[in-house]
Amino acid sequence: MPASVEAIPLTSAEIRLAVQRQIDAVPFIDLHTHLFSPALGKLGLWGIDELVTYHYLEAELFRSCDVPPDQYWRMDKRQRADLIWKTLFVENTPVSEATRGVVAVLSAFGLSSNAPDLREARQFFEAQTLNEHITRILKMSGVSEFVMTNDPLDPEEGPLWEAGIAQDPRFHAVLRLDRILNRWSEHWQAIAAKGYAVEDNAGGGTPGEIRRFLHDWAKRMSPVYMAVSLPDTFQYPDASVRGRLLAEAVIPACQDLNVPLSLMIGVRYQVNPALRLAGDGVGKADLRALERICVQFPSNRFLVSVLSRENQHELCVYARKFRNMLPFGCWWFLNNPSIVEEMTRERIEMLGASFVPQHSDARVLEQVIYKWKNTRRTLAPVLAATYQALVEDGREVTETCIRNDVTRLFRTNFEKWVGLR
Ligand code: RAT
Ligand code: ZN
Repeated sequence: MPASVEAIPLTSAEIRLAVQRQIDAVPFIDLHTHLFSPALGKLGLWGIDELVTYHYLEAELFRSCDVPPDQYWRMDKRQRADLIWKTLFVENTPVSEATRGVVAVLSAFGLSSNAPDLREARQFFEAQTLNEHITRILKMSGVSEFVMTNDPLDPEEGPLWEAGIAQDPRFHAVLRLDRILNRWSEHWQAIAAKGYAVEDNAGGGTPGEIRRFLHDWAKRMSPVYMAVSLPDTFQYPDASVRGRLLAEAVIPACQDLNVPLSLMIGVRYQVNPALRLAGDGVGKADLRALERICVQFPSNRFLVSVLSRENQHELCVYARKFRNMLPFGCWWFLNNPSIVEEMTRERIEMLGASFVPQHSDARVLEQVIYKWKNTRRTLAPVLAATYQALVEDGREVTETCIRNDVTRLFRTNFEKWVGLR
């Protein structure tokens, strides 16, 4: 479309189409996923058996069949996928968000989700070559790059980075800190074994040594940010190992390295351990902890996502107070159209375009197809309604302003925050 046409004020009726065009055209940055570049080998999950055994679907399986979790975990991956397929897709209609996602992925590749088994889908995915498949998936999902989650203390992942990973422009690294900040007692010895003088109670010179560890790993990974998920009971300041390492090691290291810290708050870890990865829940957090962090570290930048629906309004209010905080995404249990719509409306009303509406949190490559399709479908009417109200109130709106806002929301807010490009 010529620039002159894009500068013409739109009528209320034209706005809907213009928003749809721009939301389809702007390539998004997926700022938090659990996907991995091909250089990280089998850590990167893809294909039908991984899609069907996604932990969101495992949680749903146990509500609709009588196989107990311990029996399920004794099955191999294919058997688990077959059971989930039979239970959630053949014996039941896949109406939940996560099951409908599998349907959308299959149909994006011309595969039927009415099939009685996974034979045809398995044949299709087995015929794909990963590297080209990734490029195709990026295109299909309208995403220019994925941001990974990289844990230096993961026994499978850490050694790969230590041996050296080839840069892949389609993937950015993130230094994930959960093992250090949430499970110190299980992991401090692994850090000590790498030559850092850390102690079991994180006393003595431990914070300085963790700071050195983070510098070394930042050099290795070039992370766009560091990240940690935190429980609903998270407090700050706090004399615990987590509180001390946050204040004396992690946040100072982020400042030295000029990288933001992502705080994902509100998980109730393992409320049902029998479900393994699907066993975590949610709780309302005390966001005064976040307030204190933003006040104490004004020159650090924080990306923040909170898991509880009840915390969303407070988060918007805090974002109005603290320019060092960037709210992002509708995380995990919030990534459902009804809640995404509600949260995004509120964020636009309170923050304009100064936030990042969504990330995929994909664990399996092809999930980005449905997750980003759903985001676009849910958010196009929200944005259109916003511009229509603006026109009704007397402001001219052009396709150029819509494009600028969509680009800001889904690309440049993040690029600026992390200093990309
Ligand atoms: O959404 C998820 O897959 C969760 O299990 C978590 O991975 C969460 O997103 C996280 O990053 O901790
Ligand atoms: Zn995640």
